[in-house]
Amino acid sequence: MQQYHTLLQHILKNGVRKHDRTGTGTISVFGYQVRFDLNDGFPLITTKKVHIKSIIHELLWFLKGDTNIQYLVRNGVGIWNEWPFQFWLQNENPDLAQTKYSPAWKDKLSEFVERIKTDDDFATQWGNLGPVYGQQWRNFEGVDQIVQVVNDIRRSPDSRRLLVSAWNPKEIPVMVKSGLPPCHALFQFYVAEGKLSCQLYQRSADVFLGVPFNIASYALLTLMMAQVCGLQPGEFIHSFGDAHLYLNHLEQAQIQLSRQPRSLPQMKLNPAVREIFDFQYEDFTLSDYDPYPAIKAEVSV
Ligand code: DHF
Ligand code: TMP
Repeated sequence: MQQYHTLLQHILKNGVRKHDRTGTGTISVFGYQVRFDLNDGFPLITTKKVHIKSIIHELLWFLKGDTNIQYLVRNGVGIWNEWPFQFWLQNENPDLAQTKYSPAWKDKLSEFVERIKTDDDFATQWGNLGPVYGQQWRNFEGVDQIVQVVNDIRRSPDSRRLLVSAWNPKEIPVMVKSGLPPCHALFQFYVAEGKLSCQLYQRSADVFLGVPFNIASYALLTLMMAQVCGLQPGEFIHSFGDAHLYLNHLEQAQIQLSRQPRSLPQMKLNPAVREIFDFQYEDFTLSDYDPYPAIKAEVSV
């Protein structure tokens, strides 16, 4: 994972100060690319502990076409809670919504999450992120892009049209209202010499918090797609638009850079699974993951 450290160093050295939507402020570069050969091990960051369970559940949730956080919450995954919570709070208690991360705000967040978990009507009304990833992957104006791309890879592996887009311009305004427009916006598969590779275009990247998740998520998707298409895994190529470090993550990035990357873990998939939608949480086994301790950082909402 030297490549990830090189990206952190590149931003620290060359990043320019930019204001951003969340008000936190960033240092940012535009345009960068990293490549991971999936045969070298599973690209999960070792210089801080990354919660693989959240990554697997989030990916299964996308593949189900689900956009309601209730599935995530019921599986103990909290990474999408803040966005529907802020949306609800702006209706419920706009003053409290202004006090992000205060103790009262955090208490209210716990209450909100508990209600999402246990109250189906409440979850239906307030747990939805809008027509985000799951919706666009499985039903982009009526097109199931995942079914289509699996069929295309199987039938025409040489095709140069193996793309999935989460970026649906018509629905961006709705996503802005209820959550976030897709950060990992577009991906393409490529088959050569019996190996499946994937390239992602990420328009906006929170390099300290989001990117370790995004790398592992697309690496995992590539392994799953390769298996159900009868191919070997090739490379995951990660192309970035605005790659940034939030100003409240700079110390954390320095701590991480002081650590020496360790050897990569292995990810095993249950070989009996032959269809992309049949994967379940129990079908994934991560081994030999020996990370340094987690590093806490605040997510900018
Ligand atoms: N907004 C911003 N500003 N940055 C993001 O990375 C981001 N990611 C989103 C939604 N909005 C975002 C979805 N993915 C965390 C990781 C990924 C993620 C959202 C949040 C996160 O907070 N990670 C912590 C805790 C992990 C856990 O609880 O499982 C971490 O230390 O990695
Ligand atoms: P933006 O919509 O203003 O670009 O804000 C989105 C922020 O979330 C930005 O910091 C990038 C970050 N992000 C990731 O890095 N990875 C993700 O998977 C998601 C959903 C968001």
